[in-house]
Order: sequence, then C-alpha cells, then structure tokens
Amino acid sequence: MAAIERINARQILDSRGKPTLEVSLETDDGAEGVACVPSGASTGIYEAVEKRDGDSKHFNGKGVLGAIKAVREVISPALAGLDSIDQRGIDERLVELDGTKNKSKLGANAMLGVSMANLRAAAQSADLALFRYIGGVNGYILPVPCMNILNGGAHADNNVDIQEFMIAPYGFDSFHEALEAGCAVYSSLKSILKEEGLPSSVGDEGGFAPNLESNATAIDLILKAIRSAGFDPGKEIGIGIDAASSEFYDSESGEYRFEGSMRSRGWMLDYWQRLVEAYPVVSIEDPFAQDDWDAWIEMEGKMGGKIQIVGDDLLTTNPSRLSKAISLKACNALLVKPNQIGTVSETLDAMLMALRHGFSTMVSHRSGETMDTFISDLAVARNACQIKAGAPARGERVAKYNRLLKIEMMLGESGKYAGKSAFKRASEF
Ligand code: 2PG
Ligand code: MG
Repeated sequence: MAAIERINARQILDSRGKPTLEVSLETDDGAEGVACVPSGASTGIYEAVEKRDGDSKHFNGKGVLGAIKAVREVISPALAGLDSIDQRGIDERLVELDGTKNKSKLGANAMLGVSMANLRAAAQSADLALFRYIGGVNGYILPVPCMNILNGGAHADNNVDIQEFMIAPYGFDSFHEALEAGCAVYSSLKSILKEEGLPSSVGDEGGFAPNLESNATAIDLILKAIRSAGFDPGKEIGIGIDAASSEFYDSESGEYRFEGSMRSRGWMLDYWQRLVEAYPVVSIEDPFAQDDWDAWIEMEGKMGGKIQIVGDDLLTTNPSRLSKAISLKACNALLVKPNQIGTVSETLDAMLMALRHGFSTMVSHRSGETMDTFISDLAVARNACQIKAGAPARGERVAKYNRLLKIEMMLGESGKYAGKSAFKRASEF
C-alpha cells in the first residue's frame, strides 16, 4: 500500500504557449508522480471538457487556474489516504466527484493530470518503469512511429485542407531503424521543398506547411522524399492521413468544403477511394465528420477490408461511442487520446474494447503538447502497434520518440517492432 498524501498542480505552458496543468502527487512511501496535460486544436465536440478560466485578462481566457483549484481543493482532500496502486478505484472516485457526463465540473484536464500523476507515483512505489507497471510482462511491442511531416488544416496557416500527412516506416526490423528512416525522409522533404521554391516553415506538430496546388500534391512530394532518401514507398514506408474533416464539414448543407468547392459525402468517398488506388495510403483518420455516421458506415463497407479507417473525433476515446461504432461497423481503428476521455482507466477500457473487437489502435499526442511522454509508455504497455507524435522536430514531439528509444533499449531482445503487421494494407506491397 502507498497512500496518497497530497496532490498539487500548477499552471505551465504547452507548445503553443497556452496554459495547461502540471500535476504532482505524493504518496506516504516517498514516491512522487508528475504529469502534464496536452491540449487539442481540432477538438471533437464529444470530447470531455477541458476546464478553462474564460478570464479574458489572462491568456485570452485560456488560463487553467480553476482546474488547478479543483485539484487542490476538491480532488486532493477527497483522494488523500487512498491506495495509489488502486488506479481504477481512484479513477472511479474522480468520475464520481465530477458527477457530470462530460467532466465539465472538475475539468477533464484536472482529472487526467491527477490520474496520470497517480499512475506514475504508483509505478515509482513499485520500482517499475511506467510501461512495465502498466503492461506487466506482456507489454513488449514497439509501435510504428506515424510521423506527421506535412501539416495543414487547423494546424497550419496554409491552403491544405487535410490536417496531417504521415509517413509510417513499417518495413524495418526495429523501432530505431524505422525512426532513422523517418528522419531521413523528413530531411529530404525539406530539401525538395527548398528546390521547388516552397517554404520549409513548420506547423504545430513539426511538419512542413507549404501552400500547395492540391491535397494530393502533398503525397506526391512525400513519395519523392521517400525515394530520394533511398526507400521504397509502400514496401518500406506507407502513407497515413488525418483528414480531421469535422473541421471542413458544413453541418447546415451536410457537405464538405474541400479544395475551394462544396463536396457531397459521395464525392468525398470517391475521393478517398481514388487516393487509395493511386498511392500507398494505409490509414485514413476522420475521413468524415464526427456525426456523419452514414458516410463512415459506407466507407467502412467499401474500403475497410483494405485500409485502416481511424475514428478520432468520431470516437473520442470514449467506450460508449466506440461501442456504437463497433455495432454499426463504422470504422476499424481507434485513435487513443487520454485527454479526450479524462482518466487512465477509461482510456484502458477503450483500448481493451478495441482489441476485443478486432480494431487496431493508434496512440496519439495532441497538437498542443508538453514534454510529458506518458503516451509512449502507454503504446508499448498495451501493444498498440502504432503511435503518432508528430514530425521528428520540436522538443515536445521528439520527446515521445526519444522515450520509445529508451524503452526499446530497456526491453532489449524481448522487445519486438510492430512493423508491417501493424497495417493490414502493408503486406500488399
Ligand atoms: C488529431 C490531433 C493530433 P488535435 O486530430 O489527431 O494530431 O490534433 O490535438 O489538434 O486534435
Ligand atoms: Mg485526428
């Protein structure tokens, strides 16, 4: 037993200079867990609520002093004395204390900070690395790093509608070789952009953010970069997309504002099909908006046997939305973002449900990040097989990949790289 003694929180900055929480939790055996909470820009409407102060005199209303007060004055006294090893009991207590459906009272940011800090303290008490504490003897698969090397949408000020173009270096024997290949492609993409007279400034997740003729041009450039770095597109490195299409969906007309025109869902589905035929695209996230269920179902029926279709805004790491998607056959993969749901236990519940129903899982950062590397440990512990943590640029992105390099070293021969097995389409090439 390691009883919780005190929990504290303070306001820090995320990678966009917006306030977020750093939570620390101390137990009576001298352990201290510290955790920082990330924050999204293309936030789904079904995500648990991030508590913000709304005081326009400070940080444009984005302060989190209210969430900090909730940690200090409500959560800390209520959890004091509880056994930090009982993660599930603590998370249930947090949900109870909040008492709302969307975690709007205490704030999902306050709750997640406490939940993760507790997990870290408990791992420290058990004298185990975090991934070993979560995964026990069966967390051993190093995930494919899906690196977002070209940014658009809400993450950049360019004209590209699709939010993320990722490379998935799966055709390698180890995580570190895959990461090195990803870095080589990133740097050759930079040279190509320079040659073509395009800017190599970066978006929120470290990917380049040039204005382009079309969305597909982004893939052409990336394929060129893969080849010029000496790799085989499809065979060694696949393409992943996050359309984040809720951001360009017009709910009044039920159409998508795409490449300057209003497009029906039928047109969009056709577009995704053409993209998959023309390019080694192995994964598409949020191809349709968070409430456009019919379009998702049609796409899963037509393309789900071939490629990975990932629900982010659609599922919001929420077991009840995931369960709906499973029964409607609306997609085949879960994007895992702990701050969408607000506790570690609920995140693990969603991952377990995904696994039991044959869904693949991609653990994900947020566009607003900190140096916290919790998601790296989570990905290995639960054998998620895929992680997306941005480009190999900007400290808060690279921190996640560096943590995975360390975990790979700690696992030694027992660690296995997910490789091609992570994506159903990878074996086609
Ligand atoms: C996404 C994420 C992370 P945001 O849409 O998948 O890349 O973006 O954190 O802005 O929601
Ligand atoms: Mg997304």
